[in-house]
Amino acid sequence: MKLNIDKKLDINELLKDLENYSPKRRGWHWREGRNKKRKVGDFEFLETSENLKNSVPLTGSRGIGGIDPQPDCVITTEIASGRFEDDIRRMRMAAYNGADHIMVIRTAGQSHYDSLIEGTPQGIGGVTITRKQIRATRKALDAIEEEVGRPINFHSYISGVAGPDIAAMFAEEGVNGAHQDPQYNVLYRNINMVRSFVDACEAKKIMAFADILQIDGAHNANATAMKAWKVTPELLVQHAINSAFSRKVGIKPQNIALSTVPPTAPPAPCMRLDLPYAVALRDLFKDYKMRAQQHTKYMESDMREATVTHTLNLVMSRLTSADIQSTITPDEGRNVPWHYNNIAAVDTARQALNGLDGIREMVTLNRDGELGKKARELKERAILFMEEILKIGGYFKAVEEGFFIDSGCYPERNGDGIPREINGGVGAGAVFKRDKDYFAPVSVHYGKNNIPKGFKKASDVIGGDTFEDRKKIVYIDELDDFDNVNTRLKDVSKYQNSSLVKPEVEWAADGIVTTSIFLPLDIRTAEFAAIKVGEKMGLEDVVVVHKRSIHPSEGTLVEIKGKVKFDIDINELVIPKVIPLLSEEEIRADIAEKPLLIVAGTVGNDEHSVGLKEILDIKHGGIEKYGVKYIYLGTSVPCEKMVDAAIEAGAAAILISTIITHDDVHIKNMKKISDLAIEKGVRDKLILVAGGTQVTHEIAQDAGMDAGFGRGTKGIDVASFIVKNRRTKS
Ligand code: Z98
Repeated sequence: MKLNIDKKLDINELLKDLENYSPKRRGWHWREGRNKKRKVGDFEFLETSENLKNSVPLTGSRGIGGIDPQPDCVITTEIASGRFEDDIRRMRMAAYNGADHIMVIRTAGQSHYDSLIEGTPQGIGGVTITRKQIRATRKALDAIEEEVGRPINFHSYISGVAGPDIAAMFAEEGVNGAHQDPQYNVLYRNINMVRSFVDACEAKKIMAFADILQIDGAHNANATAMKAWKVTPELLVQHAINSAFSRKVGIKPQNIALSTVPPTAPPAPCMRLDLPYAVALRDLFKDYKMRAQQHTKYMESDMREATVTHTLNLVMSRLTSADIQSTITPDEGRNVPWHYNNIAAVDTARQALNGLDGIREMVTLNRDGELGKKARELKERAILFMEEILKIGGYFKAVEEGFFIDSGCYPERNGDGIPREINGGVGAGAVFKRDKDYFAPVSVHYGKNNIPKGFKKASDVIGGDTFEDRKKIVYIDELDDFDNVNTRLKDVSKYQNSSLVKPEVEWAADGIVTTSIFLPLDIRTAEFAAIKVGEKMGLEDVVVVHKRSIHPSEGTLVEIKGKVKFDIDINELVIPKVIPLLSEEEIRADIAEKPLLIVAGTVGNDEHSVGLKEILDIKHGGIEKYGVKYIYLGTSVPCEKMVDAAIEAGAAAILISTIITHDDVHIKNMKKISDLAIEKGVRDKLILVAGGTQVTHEIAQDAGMDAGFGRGTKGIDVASFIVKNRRTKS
């Protein structure tokens, strides 16, 4: 499958022949070309990787040559709409905006499933992880990575009692990264601890074989703990247990990533608390990779607040060289997967990482003071914690005693941890000692396996297993006649390859829009008033997704989401032609070679000069910036005076601004200027340009001007037009 940048990803084409698809490659991919200086545009960067072939640069790059430098660390986005067919389109957008680690969130608590499931049922708060869904997604990512020119890591979770089965399926289908940590099963999913650790041996062995990057689950302790900053010694212990275990099973250190989450957020003095933790972590786990993620607990539904915390986290990531920067969005707080907020979070990451490029060349961490002391103290507490685990009889015993997720900062203990029994939980008693002659005909397996005589490998007995012979993989398409991708696509077929379009956020054609509403009310009243406003606006299913009291009685900001009932036909749109612009350099060079003088003013009885001045003045990128000289005649200038002044000064152009429109006075004045120029025999020499909120190019031309500029016009639009038009005259 090959993608075309100008065409939407065709899900029907993607699903074609899926039963025969093999992933292009296996294993995790770090960005290429790191650890060297790189010139991107006018700047030298110290911490970048190779540029992308196709991308959407940050908006701010407009003023710096449209560059899109790619930071050296992998950037993650979590995609979780519940329908993989919609997620795939989101992934393409995310990749264009710099994400190369796509984490697919599973439907709520897939750890609770006892086995692999098949087909593509719709998930709630994430997609169901099935072979078909994984294969289709990998196939799409294989094409998307060609398009952007950088391998994309595809990631999900290996947990629950079906963990080893999922690991095998991931290895077969080219999944590149996964969360795998038996402590997660034990503490949060109440899966029997013995079963979890035995299963993890098998799962980790398969991950090692498939070169899958492993991320642990310590961040969950951080998110679950009542006071996350108190459990930092425990987090270090959890990281240590999982990484040592993985090493023993055979995962390479470079494929072990620790899930690090700063334990606090503003208004706490977060840097002083979080930085020592980050430093202690890197000291203890030098050989491993760090996956930095924002703390979800402090993420309410406020985009701005989340972005500031994220940015502070990014400062820490740069200071301590995170290898993977995860991005999550306030959607976690809003409980709605707005894909454009994913992009906003990815943008925050690349923007801050670019901005902080090379900061460690100029700023060093001062380990002599508080930072060094605190980092050391945390490490000591963690080591004492581990010693106590050994003393009482090991990990399982420690879990039984409720050592984990206790709200005390070790060695303090508050007795509110999560205790689990060694014989309790899901899957208890389901672990059996292998028989003496135990034999499993598979190529990747943990522990004892009696390979029959005459065979080199266990899987040779069956002529190769699914890791060696893909034909042996049993591919089941859909099991549910109603809840599957085909029926879902049929429901929205009206909008596929047609000129009809509906706004969308979660799913194709879901009709969802958001609106920000300020109400001069207290928060409780405002919430219900906002819903009413949404309904009166014609929205259906109106829900408040964010509310913030600005003052207890003076006012509240509310954001609502709701559905529009209509669609629109893009064939009925009247879209003015885009006038291509000359580059800034070209405009400057042209004017440097041949000076350009214009006269400008607001005409008739119009006193609105602000817009015109913004177009003239250098401050906000007015035409002065390009070397244009102007004579500003002031406000309410008679049309005769405009034309006479232009003739007298030998100006190349007249720039009028006209805001007032009653009785079409703006059109009348444009006509008058044009007629006067003709009358005085200078029309062919003079370029006539009009601007104003109600002016369009068409209106201006009909009124005899050469060009008209409306709302949103920038100096470059006007300068480019005048320079181009002047060329046609000489
Ligand atoms: C993240 N935003 O880490 P079920 N295993 C581990 C996990 O951390 C998680 C699961 C399994 C977070 C996402 N983490 C939260 C170690 C989830 C998920 O099916 O929900 O139990 O598995 O990026």
